[in-house]
Amino acid sequence: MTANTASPLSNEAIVAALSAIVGPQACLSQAPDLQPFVTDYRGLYVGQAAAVVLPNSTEQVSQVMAWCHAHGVVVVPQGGNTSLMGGAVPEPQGQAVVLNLRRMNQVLAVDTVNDTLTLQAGVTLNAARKAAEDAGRLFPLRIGSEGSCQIGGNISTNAGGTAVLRYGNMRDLVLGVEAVLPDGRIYSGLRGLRKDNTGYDLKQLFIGSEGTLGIVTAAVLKLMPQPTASSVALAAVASPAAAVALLGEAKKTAGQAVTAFELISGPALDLVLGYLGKVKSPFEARHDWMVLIELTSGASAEGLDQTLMQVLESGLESGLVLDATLAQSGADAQTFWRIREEISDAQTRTGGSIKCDVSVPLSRIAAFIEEATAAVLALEPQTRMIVYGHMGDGNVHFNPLRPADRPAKDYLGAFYEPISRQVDSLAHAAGGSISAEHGVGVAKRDDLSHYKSEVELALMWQIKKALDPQGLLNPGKVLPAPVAAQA
Ligand code: 2HG
Ligand code: ZN
Repeated sequence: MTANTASPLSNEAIVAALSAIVGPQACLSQAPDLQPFVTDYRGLYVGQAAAVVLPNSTEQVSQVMAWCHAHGVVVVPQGGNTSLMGGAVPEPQGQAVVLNLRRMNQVLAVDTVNDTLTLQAGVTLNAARKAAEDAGRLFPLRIGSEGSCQIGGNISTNAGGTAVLRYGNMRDLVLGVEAVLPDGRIYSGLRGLRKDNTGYDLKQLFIGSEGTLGIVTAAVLKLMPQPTASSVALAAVASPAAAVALLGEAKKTAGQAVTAFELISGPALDLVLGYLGKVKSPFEARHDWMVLIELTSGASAEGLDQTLMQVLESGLESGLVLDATLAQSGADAQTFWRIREEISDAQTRTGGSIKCDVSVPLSRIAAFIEEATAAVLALEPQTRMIVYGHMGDGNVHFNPLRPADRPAKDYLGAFYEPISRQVDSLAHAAGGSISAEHGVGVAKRDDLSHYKSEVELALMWQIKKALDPQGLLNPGKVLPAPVAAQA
């Protein structure tokens, strides 16, 4: 049920049938046209497809799915193709159809009384944020790839990002979903209700299931009041434990205004500054740990700056904070954020880093970071500890990077597995998750069998089989294969 379900049809027959539904221009089948859709953006996962279809309506998605269901053809849904987990490209062999939603990019309604935004799945996150802003509202999901990632993908992967501390994950921001089921039926749940207790909350099936249960085609999202002021600072802290204590102080002093609290390790700052070139370190001395703090509110900017200063000054007095710099302008704030946001790309450019996107209860996160760092350095003492991310919500990107003098391919081959297994198992032992916000895709699929209980895995398979008995929708993703054989 997981892989390479072969259809008895030729690629040409598949292309002919799908062209009749979406139109020949919207059904790609030549190798150079397929290439960007079958390769993930880091170039790590390369799949095979018979065709890429670009439907322009829910009705077309439904017809494509019904036809593929009737003919045993695999479908891989795709948004902006920004997954770090290989979740949005087909498997290496087979006759998959990639169904990309980018032509379904209409904002359908903005309701400023109900504070909701209704849109098609192919709207980019940037465009959704802009539609909210034009209506004097905020759509608060904020992630680095917002220019290319799409709302449908954000929903399917339950995207997180840098404002989860204040606003929650994508799941918390979705009120209604429309999705096409593997057999082509349409689940119409485009409701903008904040209360609806009429039985199972079916939309949740499509949020975070990475396109394995249905294809999200439209959604109703929550809008928030637009903050009128923000205040941003970078602070060097004594240790991860000091960062957690500082977060506690910030929450006590600034309450709801604490919007982002991001950790940055010394090696992560070194790496990103090297990558950005002209951007200078905001600190004179080199520090092992830093945090980026952002407060936002509807109050005045001066008041917010004062509140953040108060947090930082009391941190300096108590020794939690070693040095701090408050953004004096929007440009400063942008630079601070750029430093944080570009760490991921700096890693991609350097090659050969390990991605461990873990979350741990805040009460245990500092101990986890210490233990995992010691474990990695015991395996390879010169590893650059690129540790950063959304500490405020318990999520750390614990991404050890090979020593500078080791070629990327050696490092991946020799150290990837033992190091990531160590980090994941320590996170799990600390009551954490091995994938906080990036999802499972292919990259973490088989690891799930070590970290989920038999009951959880069996339930996941039961749900998958109930909705997609032929296993035609995004096969080989999320669900670990060995359990499939037992189930
Ligand atoms: C971020 O927070 C992204 O920058 C990417 O989630 C993290 O590349 C990564 O590991
Ligand atoms: Zn992140």
